[in-house]
Amino acid sequence: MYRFDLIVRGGTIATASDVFRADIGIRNGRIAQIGEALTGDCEVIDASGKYVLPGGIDSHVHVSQPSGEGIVMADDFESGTLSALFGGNTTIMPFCLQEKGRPMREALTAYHKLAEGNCYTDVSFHLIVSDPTDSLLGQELPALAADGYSSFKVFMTYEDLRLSDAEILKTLDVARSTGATVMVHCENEDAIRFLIARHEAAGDVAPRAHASTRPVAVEREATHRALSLAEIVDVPIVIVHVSNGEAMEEIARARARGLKVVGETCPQYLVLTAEDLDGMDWEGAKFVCSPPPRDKAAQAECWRGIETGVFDLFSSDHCPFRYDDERGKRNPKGLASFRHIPNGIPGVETRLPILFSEGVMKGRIDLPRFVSLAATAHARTYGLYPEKGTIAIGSDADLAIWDPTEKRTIRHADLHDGADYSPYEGLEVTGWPTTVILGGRVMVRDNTLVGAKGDGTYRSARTRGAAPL
Ligand code: DUC
Ligand code: ZN
Ligand code: ZN
Repeated sequence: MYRFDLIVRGGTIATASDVFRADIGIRNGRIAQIGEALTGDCEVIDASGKYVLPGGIDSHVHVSQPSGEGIVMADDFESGTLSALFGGNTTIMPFCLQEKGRPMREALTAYHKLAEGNCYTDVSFHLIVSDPTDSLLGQELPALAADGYSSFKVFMTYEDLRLSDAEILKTLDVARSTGATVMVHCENEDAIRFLIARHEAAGDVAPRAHASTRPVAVEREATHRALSLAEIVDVPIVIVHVSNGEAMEEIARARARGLKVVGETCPQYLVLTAEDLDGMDWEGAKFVCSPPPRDKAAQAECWRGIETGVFDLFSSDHCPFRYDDERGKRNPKGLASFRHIPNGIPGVETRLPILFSEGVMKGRIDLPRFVSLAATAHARTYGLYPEKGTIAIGSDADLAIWDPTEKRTIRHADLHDGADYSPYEGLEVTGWPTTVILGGRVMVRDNTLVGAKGDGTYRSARTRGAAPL
């Protein structure tokens, strides 16, 4: 008889292409067999009536990222991965930020130290390029890409982070020659600064002005420019956190011209609007993120992009700051002007329940599409496939067992992140990942933590030869 360490029995399995009933036999952390009536002298999890899906991969998460003077991110690797785990994820991909004037390796060594022994999910890093010197572009990044650090994020906004077009072109060129992938935050910094000055001069400094100073045109123009730069270099590109239909049209047009583009959107663009930034007593700060949530029409456009394939990736862009905290959203400068409210909202635990409930349960997408948006496309895009992101013999036994009947009202009190609020407070969802398995180890059983800190490890990406999906 075949020996297993664990059997998941009787569930409905879904991958990005198929839905079928089968048992899964797990051995040495990997999927060893998929079949009918598997037996063994080992633990058996009864998954009847449940969906057995690949563990979620959230390829856009921020934890322990330096966030400016006096500001502290609410999650470190421990709380961030714990929260991710309870939201049905088995891998997250946070960002290692290069400090200006310093080598990337230095930041990477420090970031690895923060992660080591502290993770409840597996992790793999992206690199934020803030200072593209000749030595970074000529030596460090190619060496890092060869070592499996093969996704670079660049910003077109933020005074301290933005790269010029020339710098973006050079970074894209490194990606082209190494097979790495560039993720771009598309917003036009000069236009934002112009609008901020106008709003501040008029005394309009409340959180809602954050959305007014980052209108759709700011994102659309930068998206068009990033795509054009990638076209000129002739390299695939990832456009992250797309918030509206006009930016989506830019992606569709670039694809029609032959450019390989991976598009990403996030929960905030499906269920929040700019009106949420209007909250009384500075409560709007809880929703300050960039690009900002738009309006109901933009939500519908983003759903259309999810349904039709404009978007490949659905990520949380979890970037948590505490609200009632002088090192968070209500920092002294942030109370004087929206300009100093830290950008970002928590959401790593609620990403998949929102997509499942609003997408699958409401009939907008089917289960294979959910699996692709939740896990498979992330693994493919960032070099983790097929070890991760699917249910197949030989793949890591990273599984989320979903109870499609479980109804919950999202309350921050029930979540596991380090923030003190959820932007989705009060949202009712149907379906929740009640058991989560990482590398064959049961981490969450029937909503209860049974795994340990340190069970998650660092996973290196493969360099992808410049081919996204
Ligand atoms: N961009 C992100 O991707 N995350 C948070 C802040 C930002 O601007
Ligand atoms: Zn960004
Ligand atoms: Zn982000």
